Amino acid sequence: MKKVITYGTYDLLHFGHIRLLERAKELGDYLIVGVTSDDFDKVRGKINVQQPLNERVQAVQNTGIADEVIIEEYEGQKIDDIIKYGIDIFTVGSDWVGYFDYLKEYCEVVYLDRTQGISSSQIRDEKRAINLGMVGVPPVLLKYSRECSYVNGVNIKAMCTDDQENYPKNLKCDLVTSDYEVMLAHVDAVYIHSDPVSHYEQVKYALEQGKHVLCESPIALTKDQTKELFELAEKKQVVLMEALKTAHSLAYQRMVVLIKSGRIGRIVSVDATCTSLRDIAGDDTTRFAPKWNSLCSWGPTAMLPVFQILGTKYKEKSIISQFAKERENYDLFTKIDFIYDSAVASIKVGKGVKSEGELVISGTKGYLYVPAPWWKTDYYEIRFENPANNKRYFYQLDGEGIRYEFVAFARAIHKGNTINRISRETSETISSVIEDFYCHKDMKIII
Ligand code: C2G
Repeated sequence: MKKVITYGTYDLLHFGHIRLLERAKELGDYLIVGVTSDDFDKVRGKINVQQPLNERVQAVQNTGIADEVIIEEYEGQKIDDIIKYGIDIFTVGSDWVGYFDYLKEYCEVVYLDRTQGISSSQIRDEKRAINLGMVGVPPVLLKYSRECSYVNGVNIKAMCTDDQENYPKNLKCDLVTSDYEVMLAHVDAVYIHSDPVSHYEQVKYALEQGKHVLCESPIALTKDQTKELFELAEKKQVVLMEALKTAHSLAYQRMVVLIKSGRIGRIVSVDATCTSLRDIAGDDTTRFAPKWNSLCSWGPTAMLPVFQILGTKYKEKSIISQFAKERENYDLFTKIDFIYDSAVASIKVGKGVKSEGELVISGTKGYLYVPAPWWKTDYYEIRFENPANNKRYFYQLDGEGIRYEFVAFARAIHKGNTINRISRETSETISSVIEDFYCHKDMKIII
């Protein structure tokens, strides 16, 4: 019996896939199809896959062509499988010519002509494409539009910035304007990275126009405003998502569920530090200086693990800030301690202070350590009293996680689900802490 194996994602199964499977089957008597797992697809850069693994496996099985379906989960698995299953022929489409010649050491390698004119990416793009607008300063617009280019089905149609003279010449777009309402009229959805003080009005106006919104955190500077915006989004049946790229990083997501599984025991302390030294005085020289003080720039990121691991019902907090003399309400450094019934948390954020940007989560059995810059990490460790039990975890993270954020936004728009990686309660609590900061509530100021 001649055994054939082939592999693929098989997302949104189409006739190109089916033709490949049919011809693969004709090469032998028994066909095994390896369908790639969700994680493995992310590791190899396929971030736009629409269907979960079980749906893709089911679709391949439903063709009735494969004699067996297995899951491809890691780099190099093909060699293990060829040996394990006694494979005679490995085959794959001609878009992979040369990639798998190394398998010739183990079996015959056959590249079958790829079917022209159809692909999963094309199907994704053809699904009602999302016309996206962006609001922000030119460097942000450039960085985020580059990240967006990795996302199927999202077209950047319009940019809104006050700083048109510094708008990047190489950033082509149908419309570049300083008029937010004009920009909105040309899009279905908007990514807002304007000054935090403008978020509430801009988000509210966009939602009222029936636009989907991805807004850089904090969504608003008071809890009630954030609550009101989520209720408005629900009423208008549009998506409102908080843009906090860390929440969409696989390493961060796996870290949170590992903690919740009790792996390091009951959590007693969460300590998060985020700093990025900026020339505060220099910020004043341009009228477009984003008024992103330390707490607005880094507070939401630092608070994310606190509220996602310990919850939002802290008993009390204490805010300690040092302000820049030359700028009102601009904290150079802020430390916030949160006290819970049976745990504590501490965040340190600063644009006028440099520190070690690490995340340490302390438990009754061990602790979890994420090295700097923890908010865009692809790696973390769990450590125990006996170092022999320590464990390290690595996950692919491309582009600091921004592209995954846009994939999640597009998916939420297409599926109409508002299942957010960041709960409304977390968003509202982040805004409530920032509100207290501006009201100097629970706060001490150091000179
Ligand atoms: N295919 C094809 N014609 C198309 C589209 C895809 O012949 N129009 C083939 C691909 O060449 C591949 C299989 O169908 O052999 C599955 O395609 P994808 O689901 O896109 O998966 P891909 O990432 O190409 O998988 O490690 C090998 C890879 O997993 C191949």
